[in-house]
Parts: sequence; structure tokens; C-alpha cells
Amino acid sequence: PERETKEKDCRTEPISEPEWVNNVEFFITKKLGVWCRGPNGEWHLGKIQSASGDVACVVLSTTEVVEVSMKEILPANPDVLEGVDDLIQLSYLNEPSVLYNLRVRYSQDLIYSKAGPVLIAVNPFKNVQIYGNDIRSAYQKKALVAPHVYAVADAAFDEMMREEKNQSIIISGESGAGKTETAKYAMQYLEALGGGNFGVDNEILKTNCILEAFGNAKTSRNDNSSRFGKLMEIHFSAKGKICGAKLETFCLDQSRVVQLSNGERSYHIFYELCAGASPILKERLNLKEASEYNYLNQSNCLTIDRIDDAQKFHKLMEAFNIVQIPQEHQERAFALLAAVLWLGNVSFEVIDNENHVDVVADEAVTNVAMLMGCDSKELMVVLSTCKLQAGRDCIAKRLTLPQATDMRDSLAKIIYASLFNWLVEQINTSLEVGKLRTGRSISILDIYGFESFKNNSFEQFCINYANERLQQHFNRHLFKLEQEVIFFSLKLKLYEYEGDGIDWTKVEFKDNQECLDLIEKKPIGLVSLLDEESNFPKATDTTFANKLKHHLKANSCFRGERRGHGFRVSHYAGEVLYDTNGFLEKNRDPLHVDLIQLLSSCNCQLLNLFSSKMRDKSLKPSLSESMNQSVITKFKSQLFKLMNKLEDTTPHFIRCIKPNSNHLPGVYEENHVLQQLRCCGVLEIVRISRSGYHTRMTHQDLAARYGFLLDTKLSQDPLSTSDSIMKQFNLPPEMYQVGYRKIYLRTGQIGLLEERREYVLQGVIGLQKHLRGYKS
Ligand code: AOV
Ligand code: MG
Repeated sequence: PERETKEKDCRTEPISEPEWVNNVEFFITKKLGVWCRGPNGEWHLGKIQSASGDVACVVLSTTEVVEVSMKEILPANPDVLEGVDDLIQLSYLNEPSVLYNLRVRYSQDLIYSKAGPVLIAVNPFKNVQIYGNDIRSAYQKKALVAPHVYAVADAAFDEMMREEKNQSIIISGESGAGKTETAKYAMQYLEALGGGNFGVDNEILKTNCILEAFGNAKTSRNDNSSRFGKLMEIHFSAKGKICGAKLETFCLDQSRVVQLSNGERSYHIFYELCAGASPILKERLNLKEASEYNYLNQSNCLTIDRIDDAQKFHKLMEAFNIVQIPQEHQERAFALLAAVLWLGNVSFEVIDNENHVDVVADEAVTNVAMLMGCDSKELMVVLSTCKLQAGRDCIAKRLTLPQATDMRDSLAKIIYASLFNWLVEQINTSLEVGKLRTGRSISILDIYGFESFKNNSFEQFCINYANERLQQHFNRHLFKLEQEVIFFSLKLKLYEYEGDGIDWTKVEFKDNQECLDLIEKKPIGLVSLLDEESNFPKATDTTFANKLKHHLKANSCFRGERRGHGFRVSHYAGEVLYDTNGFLEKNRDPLHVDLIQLLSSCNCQLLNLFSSKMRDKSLKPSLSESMNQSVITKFKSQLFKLMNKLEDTTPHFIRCIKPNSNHLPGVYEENHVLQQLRCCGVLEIVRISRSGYHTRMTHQDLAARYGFLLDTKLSQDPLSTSDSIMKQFNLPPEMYQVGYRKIYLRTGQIGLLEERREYVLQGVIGLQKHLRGYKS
């Protein structure tokens, strides 16, 4: 078949976008496709009929003819490039082209694509048949190379084995984009690859079931939203078998236990327990329907479409058994969950005109006491008073209604958070086999994604701050790649990209340092100001907002609200309006001594354990500082630790993209996708990765040197000859670019050609056959 006409070659010619305007004539005569921006910013495919000055006449694919400014036109890619699996292969890397390419793939259920070194995963919001055993083993045998999370996991594994260096798979994307699902597929692949040893392998995946029950919840962005960060470190033996794993979690959002926004749910486990507990267990825990509990019924949302909480509960019990949590502990844990639920129903009555309260002695408080294993009188005292040291005496001071409510909610949060941490410890005990050594591990990072709601509070601030740090890690790593290229080009001075149509534009990265400065800079960053204000007993949300406005107005990422107590931060992923309401309180999060004491007096092993852990922390002098640390400062130091850990690994990046905000399959909203591609700098990454063509040669030189290796007749045209050489030697398309005058090759490719040339020159018999055999 006649596949290499000159015209086709020219159409795949990469032309840098600013330059393409000089080639408009070429586009007109060759009837090449262009993107034409409509009045609402949408892009239409068309062909330029004529152009004069700044205005062009374009026939759209709908046959409509429009007059548009040249500024609104961009070159489209030739049909042969439709739906390529690495964006690097596109001749034109403009936004409409990238969006279109991903859309074409998405419509064929090809949810994975590459953007140079980064895997892009577009959430299908439906089951796609691409995770079966057959597909997995095909990747394992390297029989499949199409972009896939399996391919990323496989590459990480190979690199780890080859270089004995710890690897990481870093998954990012906004809330609901698919990070947690992707992380699970990566784990599943690694488990299959390194399985069959020690019996740990089946457990890793099962732990997700436990973690999701206790750490995920329905939000307005995602029905199964992670409310904690998670790093799963899988260790391998010298033979590549899994020999253990370590789970690290950070910063569970505790406020969700006691307070919900409309339409959202608390942690799944509460609903699963209420729906799935056996009648015996229900009776033992005095458990009612979820709708009976104030902590659950405040948000008008008790169920999730297509989710069977009872069934999930049974799955959880299975996972508990696999992770070997003893029956007795399981029941204790359920009792504590029920205690938390009943705590929410504990009510107070005002007893004087200073708003002081007593606990109402009803079913709720008796149930809490029974489930915690303490005396209900004692519980009532703790919830309605606080002990004060007056000289040598200790006096009890009655709490006001808001104080008592706070105390009750604190108790619920402490129990829940301790339970979560305890579960993580249990999981770790069961996953760790022998002593883990570093050098052969793969860590999978899955944190909560960037969030911007109607109302954003302290939790969103922490989440978005974590994402900001992660984004910087991403930038730094890929930026480093760019630095290398620049260094190379300075050193060798071999290159003449100019005028040859290669897309070698200077790549500028959107750095997010300014936003991180806004948050972290000392002494006047958001974190320091928040800590400072949290230490003022008289401070309020308004004084905090004013303080921010006063000190931060010079930073371009900050905008104070003229009225009220809000402030705006321009994050890498978009601007978020935060409400300072509750910031100070959530940041202080004091540990009430009275509560610790109560827990230690309970007739419950778990609660005693929790209290001794808290007490240990508060007593150890080395840790006393961390006890006094605010929530945000602890969060910050955890983030730094995490980042340091990741710095020591070879990263593999996966970017999850949410194609629409309604969680619908098959719906690809261009603006929504574009915004996500822009904020993570996908185009820049592709530009950087394809700028690394270090070898270049004119078509004449290439033809002269290697043309005789062709087994077809040499064409008159050197450009076609170059192309034939590349195709005959099966050079992957991402390994070279054909320019007008020269061919551009990635490092190492010319060596392959040279090797073959040598063979021929040495007169190896039957070389051509051999080469073809070798290729395939
Ligand atoms: P997230 O982890 O990125 O959000 P999830 O991984 O929970 O997002 O994905 C959200 C939902 O998208 C899942 O519950 C699935 O219904 C669907 N989904 C994601 N990936 C796939 C896939 N590969 N195949 C099929 N369905 C998928 V958050 O945790 O909110 O930031 O804090
Ligand atoms: Mg998640």
C-alpha cells in the first residue's frame, strides 16, 4: 500500500504553534484541518478556505462557513494521529488538539493515555473491562504496552528490581477523579506480580476495605471520598516477592464524625453497622436505625445510590478476619462505634440563667456509659463540668451549653480517631512480616483530592494545602527533566531547532511557590498567623480574617473579602473561598485531661489503651512539644516528612481526570477537563518530554548513511527516505520526529541504526531477514 506520500509526511510535521501562522497558505492549499474557536469558547473542526490579513474564512465540518480572526484558529492534527496513546506523538500540541485526542480515546473506553512520562487516567464512571486476569498477565509478559495503570506498576517494579531503588507511584487529581480506585488497581497488579510468598499478598488489597469503611464518606464531590491520606509501602524480596507492607495514614478529618453538610454522610462504617449488624449484635449494642442518630440524620442523607451498606458490612467482617483482628476486639470496636452514635444523642438542659447545663439522664447517656464500660453518673459529670485547679484544691466548674456540646463532640471525635489509628496499627502488625529493608519497595500514595465547595472550612484548607505540596513535588521532578535538556543543549550546541518546524518552544512551568509561601512562610504565612491567633483566647473568626487581610495582602495568591470573615486563595487548581468560621477552634483541638481520665477508668481494653497512648504522648518530654502543637502545625510537619520520604524514591506519576461533575459515564465536559489539564501542566510536560531529541541529522545525511539498508527502492525524496528508514527499523514513533530538513532522534536510537549498519558492512549474510526477525 502506498502509505508514504509526501503530503502525509508534511501533515504530521510538527510546527510550533506561533510559527504555524506563516504556513497558512500551506493549510489552505493542502486543505488541512484547523480548530476554530466559537463565540462561547468551544472549538470546532474546519478547513481554511481563504485568509486575508488577520481574518480567515473557515468551512466548519457542519459545512457552515464562518469568518474568524486568525487568533481564534489553531492547527488540527492529521487524521492519522487521531486518538494516539501518547500525547507526545501529536504534531500540534494545542489545547483543542489535546482535548480532542483524550475525548476520542475516552469515547472508545480507552481511559488511559500518556503525557510523556505521566499517565493520564480519565474516570470512566462505569465498569470497563480492562482489569481482568488476562489483561494483567499480558502486561506482566510485556505483551501489552498500551498506557495503563498496570503498565505504570510494572515499570515501577522493573526499575526497582533493576536499580534496587525505592519507587513511588504518586496519584493525584481532584476529588472524585479516581485516585483511590487507581491506587487499588496498582496494588492489585503488584500483589499478583509479587504474590505467592509469606501469605501477605492477599491482605494488602483487603485492607482497603477496612480503611475505606472507616476513612471514606460521601461528600458532594464523591460518594466514596477519602477523608485521610494514605501511603502504602510494599516491600519485596530479592526475588521480587512481596515480603511485607507498611501503611501510613495521615490527618483523618475528625469533624465529620460530629458535623455534616447537607447531602453528605459521615464515615461509611456507621451506616454499614446500623444496616448490617446481626440481630444479636444489634441487641448487644442497643443499636437503632441510622435515622435515629443525630450525628447521622442531620444532613438529609442516609443512603448512597446503588450501595448496599449491609452487604458492605459483611465484606468488612471478612476483611477483619483476613487481617486477623480477634473476634473480641472486633466486637469492642463495634461497641465503641455505637457509643459514638449514642453520644450524638446525649442532650443537655439549661439549669440557670447563665446557660449552665446538666446532662439529661436518658437512654442515650446510659447507652454510652454501658458501651464504654463506665459509670453513667461519672460520664454525666465529665460532660457537664470541667475541673479547675484552685490552689491545692480541685474544683468542678459547670459548663455552658456550647462548652458542654463541645466536650461531648470532642469525646466522640477522640474515640473515633483513636479507633481509626488503632485499626491502622492492627493492619500494620498483620502486614509486616519480618524486618523490612529499604531499597526494594514501592509506595503508593493516595491522598484526598483538591476540594472547592460552596462553603470551605479548615478541613478543605488542610486538604488543599497537601495538594499544593504534592503539586510542587510533581513540578520539581518534571522541571528537573527540563533542566537536564537545557544543560544538554548548552553543552553540545548541536541543535538547530529554529526554522525546522520542530516544536521546541521554551517551556515555562506554572510554579506554585508563591502559594506555598502564602501558606508556609514564617513569620507571616497563613499557618503562622493561624497559630498565633489560635493562642489568643479573645480571638474570633473575624479578628483572624482581619489579621490575614492585614498581613497577606501583598501576596498575589491571597484576596481578603471586603465584608464578612472569608478569604480567597488562588491554588494551582483554582481559587477557593474559605470561611474562617471555626478555623481557630479546629486548629486548637485541645486534649481534655478529664476525657483522658475518663477513658482510662472505663472497663474497656481498647479505651484504656487509647488513653494510655494519649497520656504517654503528653508525658514524654520529647513529645510534649508535639502535644502542644496546633493541628495545622502537626499537619505541616507530617507533610514535610512525607515529602522527604517521597524525595528518596523514583516517582511514577498518575494524573486522574474527572470528566464531568455529575459522576456520569460517557460525559466528557471539555471545560472541566481542560481546567484540570491546565492546572497540572500537562501540555508543558509533553513539551518538555518531547524536547529531548538529542540527535539530529539532515535527511540527506541520513539517507546517505543508512539508505542502503532499506529493502525497498530508495525514493528520490530524502524526507520520505528518512521516514521509510524509521519505519523499517520499527523505531517507535515517540522516539523520533521528522522535521522539514532534519530528523530528530531520542538518545540511544542512532546507536541502533549504527549497529545494523555495522552488520551489513561486515557482510553478515542474510542480515535483512535477520533484522526483520529481530525487530519482531
Ligand atoms: P478519588 O479518590 O480521586 O476522590 P475515587 O477513586 O474514589 O476518587 O473515584 C470516584 C468514583 O469514580 C469511584 O467510586 C468509581 O465509581 C469511579 N471510578 C474511578 N476510577 C474508576 C475506574 N478505573 N473504573 C471504574 N470506575 C471508576 V477523593 O478520595 O474524593 O479525592 O478525597
Ligand atoms: Mg480517594
